[in-house]
Amino acid sequence: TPADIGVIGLAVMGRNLARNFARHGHRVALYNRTPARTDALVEQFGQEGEFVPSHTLAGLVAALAVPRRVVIMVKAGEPTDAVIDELAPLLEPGDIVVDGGNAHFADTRRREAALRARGLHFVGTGISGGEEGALNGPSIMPGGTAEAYRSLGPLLESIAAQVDGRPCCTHVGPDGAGHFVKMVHNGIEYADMQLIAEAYDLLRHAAGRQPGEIAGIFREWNRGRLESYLIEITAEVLGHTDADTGRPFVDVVQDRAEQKGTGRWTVQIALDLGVPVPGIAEAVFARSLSGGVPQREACRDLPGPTETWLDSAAADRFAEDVEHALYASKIVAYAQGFQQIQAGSAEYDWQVDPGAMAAIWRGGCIIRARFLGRIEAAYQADPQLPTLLADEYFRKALGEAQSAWRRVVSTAAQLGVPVPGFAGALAYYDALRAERLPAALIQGQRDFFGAHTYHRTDREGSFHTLWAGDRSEERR
Ligand code: NBP
Repeated sequence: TPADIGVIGLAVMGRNLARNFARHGHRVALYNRTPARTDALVEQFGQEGEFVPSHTLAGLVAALAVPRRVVIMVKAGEPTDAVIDELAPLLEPGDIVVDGGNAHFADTRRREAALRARGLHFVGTGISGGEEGALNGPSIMPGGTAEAYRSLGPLLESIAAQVDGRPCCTHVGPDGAGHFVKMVHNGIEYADMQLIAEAYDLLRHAAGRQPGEIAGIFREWNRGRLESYLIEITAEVLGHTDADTGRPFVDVVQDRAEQKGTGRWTVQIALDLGVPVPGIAEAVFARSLSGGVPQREACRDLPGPTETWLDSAAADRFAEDVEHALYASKIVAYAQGFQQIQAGSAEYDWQVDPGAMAAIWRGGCIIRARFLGRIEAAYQADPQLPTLLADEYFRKALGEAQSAWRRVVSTAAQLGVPVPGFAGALAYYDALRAERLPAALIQGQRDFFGAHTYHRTDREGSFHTLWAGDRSEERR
């Protein structure tokens, strides 16, 4: 019998995806550049399902049912192109090539166009959930033609995480849409992690709580509206004790956050699209700042506030305030990410349904959370929603949180605890609700030094004031 699907690249991710397909009753053809990996998979996990190993790409192609469905799961970048170049000539029109790696959506657009010209379908697919998700049910974000999805979708949906009986996989849109949405998912993940880290920092350095106690607070929060994978693992990490030293694990880890680049991509693309995603940008910059060792060394003895702790009664109330501030800031960060998805969709004419993205992120992926059901509902109620902040539920949550949120941000400033995420989110909230922004003044400055012109509130057209002359106004 021919195989239902092929997997190329059998490192951790590919191996686990292949096993996931097999465990769901699909016959899986296998190929890896280094044959030992292929053999090891069959040897160790062969009993989990039906595998058809091959030591050549041609062998893998020959093993597949037509139209062929092949998932490439190799290192993103040049290796992906190398595999496509070798694979494409072996395929026939109508065959479907899936790239499940962390590709940049612009690369996916390029590859899709090249394969489309050869009559092949190219499905750039975001896959989130890491190693564990790949094996037990990831969140899957496939981009490509509707025709390809008709053939491929049922296989992907069968191996995806399931929430309330619905698979965490849906057709995102054409060409680069899937990888774009995966990129924004990662950007949101950065922002969410930064906000959680700030909440910890406040509980530790303003409220004076110890890591073990803070783990308890996060566990408590995880029973409420903040329930999410990231909050859950935060409690685990904070509750962990280093075996060597007996100290809290979080105190023996170097405080320099690293990154692989998908958060940075999100911000770079947001800049290109002109979408404000300060929450994601702050999170990326906060990681870079933490790694700025010479700058941090040089600034260690700069003066700070004289007051450094809350008294114990205030500290108890403060923990509740931090929960509000975290929830509100999280709404803002997700609102920014979803606006970026809408902007990308409009720019590339992808017709992405933002509510459906929230739905497929409810399980399998790193940002999975109860909260995403609210986002899905918001877009169901109004598919044209300009921002999540305007949704009835979120508007109410922000309204209820705002006094606590302001107390947290001002306390942080007074006690010298850096909260770029919380403070930036509050500024974003206040900017969007402002009746008038000082952007009017900036327009005046631009017109003054560069004759860039401005629009008036009371008349149509572009205007310029003769700043160096008699300051009369001309229409431009
Ligand atoms: P790696 O990213 O470590 O890549 C290793 C695989 O790429 C091996 O199978 C290797 O073959 C193959 N490969 C390379 Br490198 N160069 C090749 C070439 N020129 N031709 C053919 N094969 C080549 O594997 P991974 O960690 O399993 O990740 C796979 C993809 O999934 C990546 O794009 C990664 O970014 C993404 N990923 C996603 C998540 C997530 O949570 N979504 C997590 C981790 C990774 P060899 O065995 O012969 O060296």
